[in-house]
Amino acid sequence: MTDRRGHFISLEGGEGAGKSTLLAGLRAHIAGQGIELVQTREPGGTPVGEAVRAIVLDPHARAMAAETELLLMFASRAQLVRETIAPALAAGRWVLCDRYVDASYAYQGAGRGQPLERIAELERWACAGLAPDLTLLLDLPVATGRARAAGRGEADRIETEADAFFERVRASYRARAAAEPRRFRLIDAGQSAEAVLQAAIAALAPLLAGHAA
Ligand code: Z5A
Repeated sequence: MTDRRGHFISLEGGEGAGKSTLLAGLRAHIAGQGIELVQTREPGGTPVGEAVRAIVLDPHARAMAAETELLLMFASRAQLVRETIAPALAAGRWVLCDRYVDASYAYQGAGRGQPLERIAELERWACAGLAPDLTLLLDLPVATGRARAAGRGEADRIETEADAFFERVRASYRARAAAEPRRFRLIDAGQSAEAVLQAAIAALAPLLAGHAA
């Protein structure tokens, strides 16, 4: 899957970090530059993926094994890559994705303790070499994110995990950002929503400059 004329941007962060809030502003900014954009999410984004999402986040599916959870995340991803992301990039559209493969390293790897080499093997298979050009990591203390997300109705199956789980997730995301500084931009998600949007727009500037050239 090397035919790629658009740009691929992923958003990552813990629960309540503000990804959905940022996506709305970012989408408007990118579209305002005359760029055709596809916004999608993981798990989900396709009919198959949304069906998988309902299973994997079902708060009543308490018995789900960590291996099953990992495979379901990648099943959704394999479909999204082939049905949505790769065709959009090949057509010159930009793709804005709410979470991608970094989430599996953070949640299923650091959070659940699944071996990282197994996740890497699944990535090679399911993602077919398709990695984001830019990943915006919204970083926020776990307690702040959980407080923001509280009161939204029934928590999904993963949201019911203990704080220690989410501390491992956050540490994993931060370590991945430090290890890949060219791809990641770490944004302090404790700022106002407007400040977060401006930081994200600044991070996009090199891609937008390339588009204008
Ligand atoms: N998951 C996984 O385990 N493995 C994988 O490979 C993948 C996913 C792909 C679903 O993700 C779950 O799937 C997720 C990881 C797992 N589980 N957890 N936890 P999701 O992205 O659909 O759900 P989420 O992470 O729970 O997102 P969220 O809680 O909806 O948060 P958000 O989109 O980042 O936040 P928000 O809705 O924009 O904001 C939350 C609240 O804060 C809201 O009231 C806003 O008005 C407010 N907000 C937003 N920004 C600000 C600022 N800057 N200041 C103050 N208040 C703010």
